[in-house]
Amino acid sequence: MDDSVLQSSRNMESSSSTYTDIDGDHPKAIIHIDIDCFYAQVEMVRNPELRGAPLGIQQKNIVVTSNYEARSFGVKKCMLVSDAMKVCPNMKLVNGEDLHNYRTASNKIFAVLQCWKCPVEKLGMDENFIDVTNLVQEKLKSVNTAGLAVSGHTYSEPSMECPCGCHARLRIASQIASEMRKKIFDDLGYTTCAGIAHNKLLAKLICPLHKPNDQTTIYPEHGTSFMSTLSSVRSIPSIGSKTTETLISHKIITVSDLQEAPLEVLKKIFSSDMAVRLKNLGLGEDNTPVKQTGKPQSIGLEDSFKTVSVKSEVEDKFSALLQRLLVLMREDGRIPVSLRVTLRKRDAKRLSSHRESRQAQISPSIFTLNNGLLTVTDAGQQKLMSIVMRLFNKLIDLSKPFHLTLVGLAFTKFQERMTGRSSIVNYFMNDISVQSVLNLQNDCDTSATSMDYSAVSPSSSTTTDLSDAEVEPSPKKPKKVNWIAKRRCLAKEEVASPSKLKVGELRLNSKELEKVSELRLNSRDRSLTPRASPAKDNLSDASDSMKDIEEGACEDCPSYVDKEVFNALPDEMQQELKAMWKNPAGADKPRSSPRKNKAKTNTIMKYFVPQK
Ligand code: TTP
Ligand code: MG
Repeated sequence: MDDSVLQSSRNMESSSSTYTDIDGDHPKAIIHIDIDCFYAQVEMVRNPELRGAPLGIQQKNIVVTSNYEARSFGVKKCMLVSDAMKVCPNMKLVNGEDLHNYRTASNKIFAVLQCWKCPVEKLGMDENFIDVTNLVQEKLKSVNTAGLAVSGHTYSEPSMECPCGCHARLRIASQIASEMRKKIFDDLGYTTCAGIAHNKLLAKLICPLHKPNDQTTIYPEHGTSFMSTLSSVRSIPSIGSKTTETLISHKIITVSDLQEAPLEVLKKIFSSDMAVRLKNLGLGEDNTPVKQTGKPQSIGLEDSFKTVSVKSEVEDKFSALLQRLLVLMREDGRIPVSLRVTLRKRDAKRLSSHRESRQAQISPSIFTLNNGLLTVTDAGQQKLMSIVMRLFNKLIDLSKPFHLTLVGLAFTKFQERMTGRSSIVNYFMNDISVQSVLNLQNDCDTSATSMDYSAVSPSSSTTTDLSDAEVEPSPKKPKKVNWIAKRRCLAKEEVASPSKLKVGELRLNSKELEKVSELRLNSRDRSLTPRASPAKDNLSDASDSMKDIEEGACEDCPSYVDKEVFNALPDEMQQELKAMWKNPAGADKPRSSPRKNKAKTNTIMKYFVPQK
């Protein structure tokens, strides 16, 4: 870091753009994309009639953003509605307090950006960083950079090529940025701005230079001079209000002031690391990586209040939170397997508050797939509420008065659900029991067992709550995994021809699909969720959702048949199997003599084989 400070300081000392200005290595190519007037565009995409006239997005009494038509009248972000209406009386207002559509749009934009297979880091709802360094390197192999121009604007034209080759790389990156912006527009209808630079700091800060619907590239040697145009140190993204205050108190107000402040002076004010970081930022230097954004480790909501001390009130609060949480869950798309309840208790004697949490495993069978969307029936919601209140009862001694100032609900662990609704494979992916049927063509590889586990292992939870022992009864131990692993081996060795079982042959009608999706959820519950702690085995209160799975169990099934799998099969397959089991010849030897059986050779029957 010190090196880059020295490097940048050296750059500053040169007054003209000479060869020495641009020595150094600038290997990265970073794109920053910001959606134009984001909330307003979301509303205009949803309702095209809003286009072409001034539009403001209202939250409470504030216009949080407006379209560019309104801006041309002088409407600014975060203006009071009354003031905005004075400067633009014809502006239409749309209430933007429900963030659902904005979140959905944000996720869609993020998904589009993932298409380039580069790290994408989401910053807020409408900004993303994309590290295209590797992609640029790939393109360099096939692109003739000699005549390649920058796409969009350039902050300042370079007087010569940087020896490290970054100019050519950034030109390629600018072309990629153009493609990305075009795809966002073509697929989703949003215009965007982009900044292209060799680091995140410059990419972000240069991005709004040409707004809206345009892009700007800045070369490394212009970073320092560009930074000096920023009037306040607060304009630098990682400098917050406290640091700004401290800097101002030392007469460091503009970014130029920061650039000129000797590092030794900064080190007297801040820690050594912080001083170096500030100095570098002021000079336009930033080596922070683009971190791929993943799904959050938990999805939660909290409601705080002055006091709640009646159980029925707590129940109402939780019920309202649950409704909102289920909306977030649906947007997220993952199937929760753990639910955490948090309370903040007020201790009147000590005049203090503290938080307590407990969490419980929940059965994925509570959730159902409806047109590809995760939903919970009324009965499922009741189950969730009963889990919530059971956890609440464990946290609160109801024989004594209590005083709560906050309640919280969160889903803390998830199973990953594959996307792509149209594919039948989607219904089978992540489901070891069904996936095994699909994988019969594959090599007999028991390593698939561990792979399948990792696909569903709980995402690392941030909870430090040690009350995990208070959980719903654990799903069954994953014995089916062995069953499946064996099945794969058996299938390879003994099923007549692997080609007999193609994905196409598993195409089911919609009713059957429903069943299969149930199977997918149920069997995950049973066979895929690893046991988190031995304590869970000792729990005796059977969960409702476990009972669901047992309901309708096949009474006539031979002992080697997994009843969950059987029950989730379409009726006709169940009938076919039952008929076969009634015929001892067929029942005893489904594998050895499948052709003797009247049923078709490619039916599901052959996979109901005794466990060895
Ligand atoms: P911005 O990117 O700051 O603004 P914008 O996208 O509306 O406009 P621009 O064309 O200048 O990029 O913020 C993104 C969204 O965040 C914005 O549409 C509304 C919301 N927002 C708030 O809710 N509160 C705020 O204070 C600001 C600034 C924005
Ligand atoms: Mg924006």
